[in-house]
Amino acid sequence: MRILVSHPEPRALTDWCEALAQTLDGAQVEPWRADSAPADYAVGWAVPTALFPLQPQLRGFFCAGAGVDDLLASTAVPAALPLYRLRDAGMAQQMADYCSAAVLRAVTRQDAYAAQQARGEWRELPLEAREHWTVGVFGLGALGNAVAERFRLLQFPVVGCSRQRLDTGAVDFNAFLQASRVLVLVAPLTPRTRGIIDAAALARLPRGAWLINVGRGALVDEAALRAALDSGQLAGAVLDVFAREPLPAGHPFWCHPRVRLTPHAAAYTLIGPAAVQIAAAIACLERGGDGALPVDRVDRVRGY
Ligand code: OXD
Repeated sequence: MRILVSHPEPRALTDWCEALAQTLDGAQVEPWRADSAPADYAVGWAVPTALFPLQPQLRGFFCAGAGVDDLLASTAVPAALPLYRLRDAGMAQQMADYCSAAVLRAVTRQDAYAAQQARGEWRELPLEAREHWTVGVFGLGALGNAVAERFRLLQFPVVGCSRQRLDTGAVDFNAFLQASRVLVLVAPLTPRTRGIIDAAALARLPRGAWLINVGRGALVDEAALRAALDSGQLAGAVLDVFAREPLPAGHPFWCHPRVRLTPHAAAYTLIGPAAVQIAAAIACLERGGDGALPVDRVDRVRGY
């Protein structure tokens, strides 16, 4: 069996090839090149679109990251090619760490104390009990559930919402927003979720709420977010993802006093566990069943 791998970072490319070769006994695993011989499966992240027309016989493509919005937006990806995405592969715990660190920092007023320290000011600030910090998690897949679970363990009140729950009427979006002192976005970007956090949604959050976005930048109307931060409707935003990445120089978020940002680094795919998942999925597909795959088959209609 032949597996092709594509990754923009040379080190990750080598690591992926080695990890897959180790876990897929007897398979030929190699970096994709324009003249690569026809392969059975391909694995990759930020893959050049040329791969797909040059490898029309592929039986499956495994996305080496969590989100598949870029793949689905590309017209180069054949409609009939089965696409698979990683279920967790070590990312859930990292996301939960990132989000809980951001919330604990807000709850314990670390930014205010840092500002006081800079002024040489010794003053105790009032703290608000956990019950005033309801965390609303939007997106309840493997990652969102792990984030929600972490907040439950930390004894925060937690409410959850997902596209599926909205579509089935199981949750009222406005009530969810009104309850969320902290809104955490972990949802995939789909036609249904694009721009869902707009000016109206931000206005429904309690005044002084926080937004944490570890999902996709385009879930949020960034101009509306900026206005909500400027007006104090939001006390702060912790952003790991943006509509345009890398975040362009001069973008107002870079130096907004109420924004803390990271460069799409909240969670990394751990190549070892991811390769084990993909190898198990390939073995399962080769046996002819794709019932209990350890990865998720992308549903192109749902958009993730
Ligand atoms: C992603 C990832 O999908 O980093 O954003 O895996």
